[in-house]
Amino acid sequence: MLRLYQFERTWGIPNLSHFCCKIETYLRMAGIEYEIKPTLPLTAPKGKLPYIEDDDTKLGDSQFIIQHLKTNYNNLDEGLNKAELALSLAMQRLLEEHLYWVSMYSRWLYTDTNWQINKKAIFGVMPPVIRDIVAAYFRNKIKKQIYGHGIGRHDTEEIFKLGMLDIDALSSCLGNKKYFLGEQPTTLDASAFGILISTIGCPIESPLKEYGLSKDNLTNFVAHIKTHFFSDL
Ligand SMILES: N[C@@H](CCC(=O)N[C@@H](CS)C(=O)NCC(=O)O)C(=O)O
Repeated sequence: MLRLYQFERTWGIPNLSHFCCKIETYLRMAGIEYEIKPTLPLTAPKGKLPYIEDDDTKLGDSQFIIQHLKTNYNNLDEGLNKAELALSLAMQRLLEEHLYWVSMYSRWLYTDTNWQINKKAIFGVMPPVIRDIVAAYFRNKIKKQIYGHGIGRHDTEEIFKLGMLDIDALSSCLGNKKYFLGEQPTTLDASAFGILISTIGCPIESPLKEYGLSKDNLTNFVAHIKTHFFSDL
């Protein structure tokens, strides 16, 4: 059976990692059987989670994993036309290459309270002394990534303002539809759920979370997917 390597479950959500949550959501939406192997990214093929093992295949990065799932199991995007596929890709880039970094800033750098909550959730399984060293190492690494991305060069107010523009775009794109591209779930919904639940559905407080929670269609979307596909949580 396909094995999904991801962080330990916490916070009452599928996963604290946006991308692990995206993959588990795709698996459930597509009705693919899998087993979970909780782990940390230290031994991941590309140094990041999630990754999967499926027979002899070991794959990192959610984009390549979904390609594999589409080819070998079930393609949730089969019914989309070219324009819908283009919109799907563009919105996934907004979610995963921009809004994701605002969310990362909230968790790792915005307030000490958020950092302590994040630290406990990710590194809490480690013995105390090692935990502090490893957590400090990763915090410094993620800080460099946020700066390298570019968003970390702005001040706090600017960072959240940019994130709120993403929330506006997502809310307008979803409108009053059940899923982003209609009545059936697609890859875009798995991606959107992964990033949105980490933004509005976890105990990391920020102006971005407040703003996201003010959009009824986005909160209903997240609640619907959680209830419909993760009723066991
Ligand atoms: N592009 C990758 C991103 C995966 C990613 O950033 N994973 C994070 C957790 S949300 C990670 O493992 N980070 C560890 C690190 O950067 O050292 C994907 O789509 O899977």
